[in-house]
Amino acid sequence: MTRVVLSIGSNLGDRLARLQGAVDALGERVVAVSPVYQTAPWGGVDQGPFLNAIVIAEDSGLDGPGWLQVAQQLERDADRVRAQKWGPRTLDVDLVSVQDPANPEAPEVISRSDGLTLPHPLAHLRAFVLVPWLAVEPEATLIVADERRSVLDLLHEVDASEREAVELFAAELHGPDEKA
Ligand code: PH2
Ligand code: MG
Ligand code: MG
Repeated sequence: MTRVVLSIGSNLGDRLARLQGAVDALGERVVAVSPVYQTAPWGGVDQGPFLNAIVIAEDSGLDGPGWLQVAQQLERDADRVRAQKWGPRTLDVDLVSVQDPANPEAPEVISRSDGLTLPHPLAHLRAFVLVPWLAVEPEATLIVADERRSVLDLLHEVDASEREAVELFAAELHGPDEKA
């Protein structure tokens, strides 16, 4: 059984519907869905605001690369075109962290392979990841530079202006047990 923390985002088209589509496709694997936040674009590309959320999911059959395949399939299903780095997109699904709680030797999946870096190397710098994550998991921790840190502390280290660019959005995503 592995547990993944996914950051989902969209800034093209019907943004909320794109996020809901990803949650729906994850189905019964979803264990928690954060509130939705509207967030200023991060990364220096001039583009429209994103909607972002965090989804926590579990699957007994998936490892890190398996979750990456799931994430990439969700992006393909949203007609995602790989264009500009950090540019606009219909759906972005990023693996923030994968945990394997039943494995005492390696409860946190660490990956430094070409296509997959775990934990996500930039998550600790992104208020649009940290804020929604804390909203669903106030005690969350993340390994940064080989050290396990509380996500709350990491958020305090982000510029106040970046935290303020993450605003609660007036619509919610529905998890698997609460169909609209
Ligand atoms: N994703 C990006 C680039 N910039 N900015 C925000 N606020 N939210 C995102 O999800 C995002 C971004 C490319 O993955
Ligand atoms: Mg991303
Ligand atoms: Mg991505």
